[in-house]
Amino acid sequence: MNTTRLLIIGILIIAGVAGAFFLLQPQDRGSTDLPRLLDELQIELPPVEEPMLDPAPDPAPIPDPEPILDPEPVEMEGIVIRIFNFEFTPAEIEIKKGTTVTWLMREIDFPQGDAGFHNVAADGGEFNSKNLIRVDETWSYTFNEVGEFSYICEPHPWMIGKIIVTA
Ligand SMILES: [Cu+2]
Repeated sequence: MNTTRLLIIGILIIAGVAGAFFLLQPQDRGSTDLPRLLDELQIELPPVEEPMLDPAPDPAPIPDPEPILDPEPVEMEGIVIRIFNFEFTPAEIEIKKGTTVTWLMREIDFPQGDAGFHNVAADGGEFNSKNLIRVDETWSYTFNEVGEFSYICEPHPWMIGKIIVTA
C-alpha cells in the first residue's frame, strides 16, 4: 500500500463522513416557522390581551324639540315684525291706517342650500321689500290704505303674514 492509495482512501473517508453529516442535518434549519421554532426552544409568548372595551352605553334619550328662540332679541320702536326661524312674528297684526310697519331680519343661520335671504311680498302686489340678507337688516312700509294685506316671503312661500289696516 503506497502513500497515494492511503491518501485516496483518506479523502474518500473524509468525504463520506462529511456527506453523512450534511445529509443528517435537520431539513428545516433556517426555517421561518416561528411557532415551531418557539415550540422547539420551549419559549412561550405572553397571550395577546384583548383591549378592554366599555360596553356600549345606552343611547341618550332624544329630548323633545324645544322652540328655537331668537338668541339676541332686538328692541325697536314702533310696529316691528321679526323674521326668524322662517316665520314672521307676529304673523298677523291689526294697525291703524297710516302706520309704518318695520320688518326686522333676525335669521341667524340659513341652512346650507337654502335661499339665503327673506323678503316681504304682498299677495296683491302692493309692496315688495328688498332682499333682507344680513341680520338686523330692516325694511319698512307705511300702510295708507284700509284693507287686509296678506304677504309671503318669496324664497320661502310657506312663510305667510297678514296686515289688517283699519280706518
Ligand atoms: Cu324667507
